[in-house]
Amino acid sequence: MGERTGSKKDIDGFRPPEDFSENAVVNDPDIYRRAEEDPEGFWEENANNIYWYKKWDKVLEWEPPHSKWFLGGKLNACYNCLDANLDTRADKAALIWESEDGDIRQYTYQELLDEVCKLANVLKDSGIRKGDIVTIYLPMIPEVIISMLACARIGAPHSVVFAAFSGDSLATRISNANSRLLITCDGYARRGKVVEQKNKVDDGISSIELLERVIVVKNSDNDISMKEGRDVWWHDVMNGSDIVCEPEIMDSEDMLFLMYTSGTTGKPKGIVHTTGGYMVATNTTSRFVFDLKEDDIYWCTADAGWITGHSYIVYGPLSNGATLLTYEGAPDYPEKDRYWDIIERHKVTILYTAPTAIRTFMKWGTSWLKMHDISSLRLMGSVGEPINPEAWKWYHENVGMGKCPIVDTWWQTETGMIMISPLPGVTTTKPGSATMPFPGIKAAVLDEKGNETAPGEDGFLAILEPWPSMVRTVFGNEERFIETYWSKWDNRTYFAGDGAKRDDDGYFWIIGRVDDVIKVAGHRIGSAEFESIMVSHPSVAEAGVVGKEDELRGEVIYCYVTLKTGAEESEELKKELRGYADKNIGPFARPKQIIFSDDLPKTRSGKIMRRVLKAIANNKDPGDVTTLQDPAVVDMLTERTRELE
Ligand code: 6R9
Repeated sequence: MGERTGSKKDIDGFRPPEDFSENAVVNDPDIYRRAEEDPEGFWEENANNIYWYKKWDKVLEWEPPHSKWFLGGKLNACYNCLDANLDTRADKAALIWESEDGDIRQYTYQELLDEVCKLANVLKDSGIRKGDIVTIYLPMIPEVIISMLACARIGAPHSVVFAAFSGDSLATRISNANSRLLITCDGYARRGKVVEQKNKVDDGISSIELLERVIVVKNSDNDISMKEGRDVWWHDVMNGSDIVCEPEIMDSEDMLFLMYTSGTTGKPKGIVHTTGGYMVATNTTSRFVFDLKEDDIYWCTADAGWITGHSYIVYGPLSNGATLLTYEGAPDYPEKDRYWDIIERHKVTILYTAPTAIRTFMKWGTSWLKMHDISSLRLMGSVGEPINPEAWKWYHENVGMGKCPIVDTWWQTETGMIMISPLPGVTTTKPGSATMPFPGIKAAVLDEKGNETAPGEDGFLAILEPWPSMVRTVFGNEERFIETYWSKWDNRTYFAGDGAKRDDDGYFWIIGRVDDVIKVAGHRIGSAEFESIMVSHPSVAEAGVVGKEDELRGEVIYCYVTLKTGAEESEELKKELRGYADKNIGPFARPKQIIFSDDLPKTRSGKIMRRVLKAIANNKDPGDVTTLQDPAVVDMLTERTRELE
């Protein structure tokens, strides 16, 4: 066990500072051994931190690849995030929120509960019942958290769609989920400009008859149109709504939410998370990994539109009674010191952000940091993509002043909880490594055949045993669930889609996606989904979309395009195609390069070989290309790609 805890003499890394360890929520390395010997017992013990109307009859039922956790248990996720805190924390700040313009709003646990109950009653009055899926399309304003919790309170699963997605992306998700109710806003500020959110909704859903009710938060001054009988203002319906709403008693395996994410093929898939296991998992990991204490000010910079916002802004931290800080705005507005300014003013103690942000701060330089006293920080986290050792060290030295432990946390929408991460009071960290699986998690690096790779050898990251917040299915598509995650080796070994290796100390090093998922600044984008949008443009015949490594953003999108007869290659068309991606997916997915080509590398059966395109984009050896329809394409594309640099 020494290798797990860093007590082995030859581990070269950063040990947890002694004073940190002394006071840490977890400081006994023995936790790993105990959890490994009896994982169900470990989760059961931690399940007692959650309030249950009725406790479970059985911890786990594992019928690979299906698991049920805390069978027979009854609980409510919203109750656990709010009501359960009232005894000791009614007047404690649950949420401190700051807008780009500098407005600050604060909610105590009692105040947040009142707002949530009011909205829950509004939803009920709109005909929403247990099991109805509500779509939420809001930026990081307090209403997004209120909406999620109101849904959870009445047992209506939520589907939060990242606010920067296009109206069309929203529409796809609404119809897949069969949502009758949408919560959105008029607009929101980004670097001083207004993003017209409600107009995006109207563009996207004009073809959707499904929506019966759209609740619109007034958050901006832009003009919008309200559809009679369907659209209502949030402040109107909330006005006079009752602040009492009894939570719905939910079964442990009832769906808590749907989260759409991109995969290797086709349209985004709705990842289904249920209630009991998810709450236990996010509650436990929040406390152990972020070392949450009563007086912490915890800031996770993620957006509620992604899984990190669900697990580590809303459900994990609130169910621990934490004080959240959230910021709705750009990190460089009005100046590049905005984050440090926020940390100083609000005395943030824990910061959880993404490598792409850290690399950007690095580029901007330490002078912005030096303008502020950020000594309140005591722990920092990283998530979303591999963090390069250089960025890790910069973060450690400059933001953490050499004294704050860093938790590099590997996990996914599908895992629901942090799976591989240091425990900050226990684990010796190595820059660039997510270190060790969380207690109770059994991970491995396997080769194609399912054998563990030797230290230092690349392989595929796999999870060998079930965990409480594992994806239960893909909404409406069980086949895809099995095929994507449970078909690489056998039907009981989870295939994560990431490449990884372990070192001599057993530490995990995540390399990145091995499938066709691209991570641009931490945002997850599917190649196939992107390509099908590009080919819907009237000038485009075929498209091949791949990720190219990028110093700042992790990856950027290179889009290889062949044009239809009659369409002319031009700079204007490139611009138009970039804008088309913007409009149809969202600005975060804007391709860095559009590369026109007469042909794409294809197999004899006509399938585009993204592997070859990816190698070309990244200036790597494309390997054996003799099986291509036309191997000469490779040279032509290589030349065109290199011309751009
Ligand atoms: C939480 C989240 C999941 C993919 C995952 C991997 C990458 C996330 C990482 C990391 C290396 C880390 N990823 N955290 N890679 N080190 N600490 O990001 O979920 O959006 O579903 O993406 O993100 O490639 O497979 P999601």
